Amino acid sequence: DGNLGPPDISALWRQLEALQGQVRRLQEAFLQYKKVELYPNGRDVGQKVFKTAGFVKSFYQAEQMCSQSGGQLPSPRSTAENHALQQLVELENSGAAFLSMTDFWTEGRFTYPDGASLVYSNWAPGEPNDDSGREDCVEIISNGKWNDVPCGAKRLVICEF
Ligand code: 291
Ligand code: CA
Ligand code: CA
Repeated sequence: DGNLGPPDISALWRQLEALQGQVRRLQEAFLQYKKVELYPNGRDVGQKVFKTAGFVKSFYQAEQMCSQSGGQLPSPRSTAENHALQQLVELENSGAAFLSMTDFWTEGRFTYPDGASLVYSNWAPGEPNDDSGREDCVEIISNGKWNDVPCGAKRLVICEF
């Protein structure tokens, strides 16, 4: 068995150099495809990527579309994430996009899909107002502010990956 003799250090060095070259080429190719993928309707913020579908759906349809693609509706947890979403809303001229959060379970208490309370919010003045007692979903409008709206409203689909 060729693996049992004394270690051939120079062979190991050659293998290490070959591996380093492979990793570097992989990194370059990955960065190139990231640029391609994010142009023009994606944004990456930290570990998250947001991408707009470019069309509108109800909350339930939007939620289903994102999860079918292995993503989810956006849960902005910082100014930077909210700003990235705002840019995508501005890009599409469609007025507003759905976020993931709802107050389904307790009126006035908005939560992420896992039920946890919000760590960040950017409500427009006077919102959330549960207008006509039937607004349990959240839209982000082109100024970045949030408003609660009926879940049956049709809004731009953006997914978080
Ligand atoms: C008013 C405000 C909002 C409310 C909205 C809804 C939108 O904003 O009372 O708090 O969420 O009306 O009527 O409902 C739908 N279906 O879009 C008006 C918009 C600037
Ligand atoms: Ca509500
Ligand atoms: Ca509202």
